[in-house]
Amino acid sequence: MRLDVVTLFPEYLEPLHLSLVGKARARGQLGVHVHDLRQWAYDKHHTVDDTPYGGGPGMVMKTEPWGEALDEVIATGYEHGAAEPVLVVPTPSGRPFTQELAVALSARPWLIFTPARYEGIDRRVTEEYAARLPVCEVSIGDYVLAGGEAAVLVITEAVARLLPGVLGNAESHRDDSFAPGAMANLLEGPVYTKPPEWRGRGIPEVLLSGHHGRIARWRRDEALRRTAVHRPELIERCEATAFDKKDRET
Ligand code: 6GU
Repeated sequence: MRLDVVTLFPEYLEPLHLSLVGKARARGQLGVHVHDLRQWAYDKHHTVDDTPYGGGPGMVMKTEPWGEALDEVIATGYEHGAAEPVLVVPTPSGRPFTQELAVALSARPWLIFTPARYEGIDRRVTEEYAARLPVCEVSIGDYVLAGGEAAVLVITEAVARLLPGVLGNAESHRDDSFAPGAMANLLEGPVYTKPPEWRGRGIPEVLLSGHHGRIARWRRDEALRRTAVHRPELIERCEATAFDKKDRET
């Protein structure tokens, strides 16, 4: 998978060299290319923003630097043999970023991210590229960040860990909160490891029972309990398979 990020703050993307994403890079599974948008601002002051038409507070990112940057980044990727990219535009007005979207993006060969500062990018830029490429405007939650760079880190980490071989154990995603299947729309319950007693606190006896059916049953009960407390609206969306007769009795 190829990732390109065009940003005013390339140093903000340094974590892409670390940990999981960094390891996928080192193994050649992921090519990451971070570009400074100011490279494509040709006036004396390398201007990338201007006042909004119609008035109002803040500044809007200008069309021309983004257009020049994206044309070059797209051309370079194609020259290196990449298949069609998805343009991922982080914005608080985008569609919610979900595990389902992470799975869909992880199947693509090439993602280009355009994190913005200020009040966002002139609308014509998204329109221009949407006429040529799949464009995905994405929000990582209902709060406002100062810029899209942190969202790029969030999205790339969620996507990279789904690439084949990036997590040591392919089964590690199976029980993820939000993973499709029996745990769809359920939050994961608590987990424990050795020692069996710590500061007078033991662990749930069922986990020592060796009884796989009872353990699975307990894990799902705990997931349902946790979901009901933290995300009651998710219970509504649980697949029928996530419930059984016993769930409805209690
Ligand atoms: Cl993607 N960008 C910004 N600036 N704020 C956000 C966001 C993105 N997602 C949630 N809040």
